Amino acid sequence: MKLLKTLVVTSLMALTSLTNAQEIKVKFGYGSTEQHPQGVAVKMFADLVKTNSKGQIVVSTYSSGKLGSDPQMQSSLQGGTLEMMVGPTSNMVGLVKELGLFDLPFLFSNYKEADAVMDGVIGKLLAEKLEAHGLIGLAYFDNGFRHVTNSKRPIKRPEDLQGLKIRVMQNPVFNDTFKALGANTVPLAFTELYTALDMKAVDAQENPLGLFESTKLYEVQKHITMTGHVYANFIVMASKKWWDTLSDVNKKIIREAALESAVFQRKLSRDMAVQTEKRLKELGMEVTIMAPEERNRMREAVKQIFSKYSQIVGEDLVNQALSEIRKAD
Ligand code: KDG
Repeated sequence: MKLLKTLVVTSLMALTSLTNAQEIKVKFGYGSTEQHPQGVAVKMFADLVKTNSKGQIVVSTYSSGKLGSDPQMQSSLQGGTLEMMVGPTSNMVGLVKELGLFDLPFLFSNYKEADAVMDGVIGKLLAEKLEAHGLIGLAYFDNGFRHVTNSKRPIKRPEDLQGLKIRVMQNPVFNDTFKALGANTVPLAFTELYTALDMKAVDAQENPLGLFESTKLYEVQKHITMTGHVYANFIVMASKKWWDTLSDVNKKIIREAALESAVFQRKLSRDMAVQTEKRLKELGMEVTIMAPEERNRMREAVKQIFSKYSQIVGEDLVNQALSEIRKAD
């Protein structure tokens, strides 16, 4: 009897340790809040992966830059100390200069055009380029068209940007774009943005409506102009060091869940942007409409930046994107 009991306990212990050994724990970091479409979709991704792996892959999610700023998380992925993240492609141009394609001012006029490039051969090619840098690009999420906000004055014409201290992403295209418009640029991580605006270290910033609302930037900004000067996306990535340890079956589960959550995320993000736009006045913002001819002047003023960075990104790639864009219209 005693022997039987010992045998049962030993086998149970062996079974438990086998189950634990098989469980794959994944830490997944991102910069926005849990309520932002990025956060909602990361949660969906975690649930999908859990269900489809029958509980073997357990994804713990960390919002609001808890695991570091976007560039810091990116380094952690490369080093293999963090398994997954989603963040702006704009932060990756130091690694893959071609990703700067998405940052070219006024390249995209609508979501259809952006989707055509992200979901076509170009999007695939650019995501694959990350692999040489220890990153696996899995899917593109939507951040949205970026608009300028500030605490000083209504921006009705490009000249109104002159002298404004504007926070830009740590990305040379953004820096040069706003310098060309006469603003004083301050490159800063997104995690430092709210405080910088609150402390009046900077007057202005530019971001899509989703981040603007979820990060409560309306508390520290008064004016918004719907400039839509650039389309911004996010890319879901895995650490290659970690990815290479996964079975093909698990890689497939993760890749498919990322793609499925991206479809859901893009729709949610775009629907929510429409809702936020309707709520801007309620949030205390003064909304300024920039006349189409003024927006065209803004576009003209940054044409040289478009040309300069087209050369860096690669003229052929830009022309290929322009042809995809024309087909999408
Ligand atoms: O990923 C969420 C934020 O970290 C991010 O989108 C930042 O767009 C961003 C910015 O302006 O830095």
